[in-house]
Amino acid sequence: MAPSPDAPNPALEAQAAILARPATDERRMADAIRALAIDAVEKAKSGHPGMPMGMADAATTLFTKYLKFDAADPRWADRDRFVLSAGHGSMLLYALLHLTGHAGMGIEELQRFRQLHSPAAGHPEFGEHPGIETTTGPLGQGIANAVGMALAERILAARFGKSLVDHRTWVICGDGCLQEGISHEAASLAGHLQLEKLCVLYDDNSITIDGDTSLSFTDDTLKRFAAYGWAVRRVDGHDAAEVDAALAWASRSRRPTLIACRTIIGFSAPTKAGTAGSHGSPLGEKEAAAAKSAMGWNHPPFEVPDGIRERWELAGRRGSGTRRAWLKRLAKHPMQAEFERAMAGRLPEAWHEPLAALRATIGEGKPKLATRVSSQKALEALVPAVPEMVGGSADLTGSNNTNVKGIPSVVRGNFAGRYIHWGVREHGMASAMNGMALHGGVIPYSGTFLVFADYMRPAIRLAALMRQRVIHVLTHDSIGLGEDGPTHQPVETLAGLRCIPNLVVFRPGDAMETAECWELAVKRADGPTVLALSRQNLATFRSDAGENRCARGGYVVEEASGPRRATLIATGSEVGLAIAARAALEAEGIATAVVSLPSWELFALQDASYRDQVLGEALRVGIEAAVGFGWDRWLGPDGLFVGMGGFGASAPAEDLFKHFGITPEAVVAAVKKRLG
Ligand SMILES: Cc1ncc(C[n+]2csc(CCOP(=O)(O)OP(=O)(O)O)c2C)c(N)n1
Ligand SMILES: [Mg+2]
Repeated sequence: MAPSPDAPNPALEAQAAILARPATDERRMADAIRALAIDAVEKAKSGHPGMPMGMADAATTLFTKYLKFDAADPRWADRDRFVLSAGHGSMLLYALLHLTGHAGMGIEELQRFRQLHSPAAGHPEFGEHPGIETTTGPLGQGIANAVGMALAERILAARFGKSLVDHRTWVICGDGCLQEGISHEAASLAGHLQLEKLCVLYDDNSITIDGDTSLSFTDDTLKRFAAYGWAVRRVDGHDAAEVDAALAWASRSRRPTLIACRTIIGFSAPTKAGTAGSHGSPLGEKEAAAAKSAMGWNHPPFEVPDGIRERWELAGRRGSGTRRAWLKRLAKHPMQAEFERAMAGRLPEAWHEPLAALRATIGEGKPKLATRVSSQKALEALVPAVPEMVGGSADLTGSNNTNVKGIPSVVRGNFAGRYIHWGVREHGMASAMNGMALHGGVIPYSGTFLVFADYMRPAIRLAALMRQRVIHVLTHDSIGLGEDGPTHQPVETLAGLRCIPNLVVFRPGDAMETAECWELAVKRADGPTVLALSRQNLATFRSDAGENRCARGGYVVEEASGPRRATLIATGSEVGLAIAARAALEAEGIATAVVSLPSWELFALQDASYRDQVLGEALRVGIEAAVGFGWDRWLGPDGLFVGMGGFGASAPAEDLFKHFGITPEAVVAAVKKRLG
């Protein structure tokens, strides 16, 4: 039973006992975090003071004794990564960056917490400050990002050696992150791979927004993580010595570690501590003042006394010698240039040459292949040439065609491979891939069925928001997959992906376009890419291998024989269908052009005159084996759409295209009817 709101608050007694302990330097340093969190939230009139106040003590021990970093260079490649998965507690991170002396997080920035253009945004946002490792807020994502970061660290350590790559990944998460399903996927994988340099500090405060966790959460979290293969411990999160001992223990562990820190949310607040009341709103003037006086903090708002500030700044410089020693090692390292290239996200000099050769071969041979198979051929050209590419699939390797012969898998204890068996964990996979990309030095690509993009959507959205280069190979992209039926046939998925800002969706129509789209995906350094690929074979319609025509997002595949009367605009498997329909229309004297539109996003970036010239003035007919949602953007109010009106069905693909009226004959009939 949850305690009634009027019940006495047992946390207050525990809090009084903790406050009665002699105030150490560490306590004072943690009090500075608490005071800043209180002040910033008060000033912004919104925000989450409770979590920073509760976790300030544990975070102080982590930042002053364990986290390897140097505030002078927050992007130092071999720094430990710190992920605040409980992103609502953003003031904890901002206070830490501020106190440790990071440039760009001055007191003015904290005073502008949650205001337009402040790096101290409501939730931590990657790119707003170099010390923010990832964007968090959607609970659970941070843990999975961290699993990806820890995995990238292992992969790069295997490639470049321990002298260049040897760092840990630390996470602070709360009850919410652990309730989220994604934490189960990510933790299970981390346990399986024994990512021993990953440590999660769990803010075990028994409170979420609705109140006590007993309302909805009775897992034995320690047992749960132990069952995943993690090493687990419980500590008093307000006892620096206990936290210190646990962090030392975690640093020695051969397994990923979870440290459950028993804390009091809103620690020091006289009435709201230990309650959801301190979770997500300002304490209020009176309670804020009383909280400070309970801590013995007698300083004006946003003021940190010199002695405490000095201690914190010293902690910010703690790693400087380690960093300088590392820089010396790097300067002498035989792989220095390669390491710097990979970490900067620059592709190898001749990376596209094998792909250019493949395109020439495709132009000559015009093979009839499923685009998922063409994708495999592109990967065979790319993966050996781009050593930072790390592939994987959520248990569909044979269907997604994502692996390349001779590329070994990443396995527990040996991270020299470049292919990850993610298991059936799409959400965890996509989020961990974000962490890998954020870590740097690797370009992750995945595989699953297109219809399961929805299982990854929150992570794809964040990759787009954070502008990260992650590539998703999503096969079985329509009713063309056939017999597996409507559960597996995406109809609304393309529309759903196309509306995510800064995501590029490609749906190539043949082997040539697939190679071109792969080239564009790998080159795209500032955002994620989806490749929607067919299960069924498709004829190659392109023989020109020179210019990458997909780069403009859309282009004329076949021009009309005379002044256009109709323009058939198709993507993916329907381009071939449009070409067949054009032949029939032309035979009947109706001058018709075919346009391939592999990427709406890239096409939208072209100037209007190019787009107008491609789409033409004649009747526009959109053809795509998906719902028509969004197509009016290209077709205008007078266009026709040939596609799906609802869910698919289970049958051989050919029968389905006939059944749903997506055939050359149907296109011809629709055009003739409209033209009269
Ligand atoms: C995916 C997701 N769902 C819901 C929310 C809204 N939300 C923010 S914090 C929170 C409660 C989190 O509880 P906990 O992690 O225990 O944080 P605490 O209250 O202890 O600070 C919720 C539901 C969110 N940010 N992300
Ligand atoms: Mg909580």
